[in-house]
Amino acid sequence: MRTNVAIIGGGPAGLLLSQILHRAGIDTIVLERHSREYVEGRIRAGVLEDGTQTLLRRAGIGERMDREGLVHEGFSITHREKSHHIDLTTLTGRKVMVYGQTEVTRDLYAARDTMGGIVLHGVEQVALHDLQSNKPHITFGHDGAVHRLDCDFIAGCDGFHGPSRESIPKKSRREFERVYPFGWLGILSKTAPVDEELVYAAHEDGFALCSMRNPRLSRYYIQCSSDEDIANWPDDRFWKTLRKRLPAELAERLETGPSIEKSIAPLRSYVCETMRYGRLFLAGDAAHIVPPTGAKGLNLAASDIHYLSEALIQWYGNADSSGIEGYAERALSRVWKTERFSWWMTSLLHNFPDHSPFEQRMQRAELDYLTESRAAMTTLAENYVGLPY
Ligand code: RFL
Ligand code: PHB
Repeated sequence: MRTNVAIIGGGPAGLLLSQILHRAGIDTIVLERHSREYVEGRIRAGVLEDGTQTLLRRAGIGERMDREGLVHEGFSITHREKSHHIDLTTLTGRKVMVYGQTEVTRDLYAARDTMGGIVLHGVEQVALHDLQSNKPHITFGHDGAVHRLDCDFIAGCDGFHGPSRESIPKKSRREFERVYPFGWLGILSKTAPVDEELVYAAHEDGFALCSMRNPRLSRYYIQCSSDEDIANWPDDRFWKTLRKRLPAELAERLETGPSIEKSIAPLRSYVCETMRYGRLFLAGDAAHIVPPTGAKGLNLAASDIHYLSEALIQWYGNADSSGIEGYAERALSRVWKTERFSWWMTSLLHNFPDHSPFEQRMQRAELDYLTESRAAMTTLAENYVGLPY
């Protein structure tokens, strides 16, 4: 097999790259380990920055998002029985969209189908070869046979546990990591969201987040310990814990019901420098992880794809290699700023079991300052709606 750009991973990063390149006349083949049903069913992100929305529209997949997505002009932070509104639109002139990653992924697969894009599911033992040459290739197992895919470039969009990053020799990459001493336990339920907007709740027992997918589908998270066993969390216990972390006025309004999905995610900040090794480019979770507090993971995957697709279109269109050579630096500059924001928002809102009384007071003072200062709220808002590309 041969293609222009071989893409490893059929998550949002890989599919979006394939879609944008295909529209520019550049051939791709996507190799995905899991089945399409599995990838489409994974419940993950929910908030799209306006830059991500624009990118999806330009890639020709914005139509259902614009019809069904919920435009949000603000969100609340609650803290010691008080609720503080962060008015994104007044502070920044911009808005975010609540539209699930599952929906983005479905729209991308539908668009790939319409355009006849090639996505191979159920691939195994993906291995990358000759990355420093002009003719890299990939070997993989599919349908009981071993295949070889020759290409000009490889895009490693295979998430945090994929083989792409590991194919960069250890001496050519540097890794930066913080693992937080807690995780998020999340549920999805067919209940009305407790509020019209998202609520980020800082509470001495731990953080909680009230989010949604549509007017009859709610998504809630609570901070839990990192080694929590999901079997210990029947729905009743989840709802009771969530209610306790919300101000009384909100807790009273909380509609509860059976969970239709329940999962635990560990919280981690991680960056791999570099994001390019010869003809291999890393994008999305393959190169970096943010804790979900700032709602940035999917958005960062989208901005990487913006830079990478521009670079490849430049190369194929004008034989101009400057975009390719500058990709890692451009992408990483935005990645680090977004890492900072996600780390800061996580530090602001969670209960850190190892914090001293002094650090607890610093956290409280920062929350008080944030909710009293328009300058501080503007800083939060401009990061939340997304830094410019
Ligand atoms: P993905 O989605 O992990 O896709 C990678 C794909 O690569 C495949 N793969 C392989 N394929 C072939 N061979 C192999 N050996 C392979 N190994 C792996 C995988 O099967 C998969 O299909 O990475 P991508 O595309 O970079 O997208 C990143 C986003 O999925 C991720 O950053 C977000 O979901 C993070 N995230 C959030 N991001 C936001 O922007 N806003 C949010 O509100 C938000 N909330 C969240 C989140 C992530 C969460 N979890 C579960 C980690 C909430 C949660 C709870
Ligand atoms: C979600 O709806 O899944 C969600 C929303 C906001 C976040 C994280 C996750 O910060």
